[in-house]
Amino acid sequence: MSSQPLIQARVCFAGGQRARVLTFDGECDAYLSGTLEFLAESAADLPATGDIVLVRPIDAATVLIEQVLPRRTKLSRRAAGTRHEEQVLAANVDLALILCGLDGDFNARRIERYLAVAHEGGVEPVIVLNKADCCDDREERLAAARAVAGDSLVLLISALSGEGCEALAGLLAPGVTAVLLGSSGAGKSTLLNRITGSALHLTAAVS
Ligand SMILES: Nc1nc2c(ncn2[C@@H]2O[C@H](COP(=O)(O)OP(=O)(O)OP(=O)(O)O)[C@@H](O)[C@H]2O)c(=O)[nH]1
Ligand SMILES: [Mg+2]
Repeated sequence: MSSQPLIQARVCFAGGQRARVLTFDGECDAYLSGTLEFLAESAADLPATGDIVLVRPIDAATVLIEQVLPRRTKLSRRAAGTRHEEQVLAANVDLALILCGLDGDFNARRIERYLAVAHEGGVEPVIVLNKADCCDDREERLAAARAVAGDSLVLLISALSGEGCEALAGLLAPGVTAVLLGSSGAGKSTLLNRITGSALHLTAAVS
């Protein structure tokens, strides 16, 4: 087995000892090698969604992850508990789409927190204000979002009607990895359904 050469793959799901990875031949199940687990100094050293990894094929449908290649960018948070370990939510992300509803979901402080997470990990943030179709004071909320946005792009869309979605889809060029960030009800699934079929490389939808 160990004579099998290592090949490069991308992690599309990571959950404890198990993962799913994409190789040039398609998607398959993956397990962590003993060496990888032994050498990991913390959970942040283990594969996360979006990681580029070196894997060793075990059979046609299974590989062992031997190595996690250095991350270009990442989205992390402090894990709950006393040790405050870093939890990597997604790795090698190009765009963090910070989705915020213009309804009762709107919260400029929350947008600021997501911006901080993106900047800390070297990810370009884009603020996406959703539900433009059902908001009476959209100009006021747009101004509030722009006030915290800094240099980041702010888009106004309706995932339901499609308004503004072409501009957003235009950011998702082939090879771009984007992550949707936003609270429950912000419209992540609705937006994803609308833009499915464009050049989106989804890594994770994170509440
Ligand atoms: N009016 C309006 N409603 C929207 C829009 N986008 C989403 N919604 C509605 O908002 C509700 C929540 O949308 P979801 O797409 O399920 O939200 P989500 O972010 O995926 O939520 P979780 O999966 O719980 O994290 C649904 O009832 C959608 O139909 C929009 O642009 N306009
Ligand atoms: Mg959803």
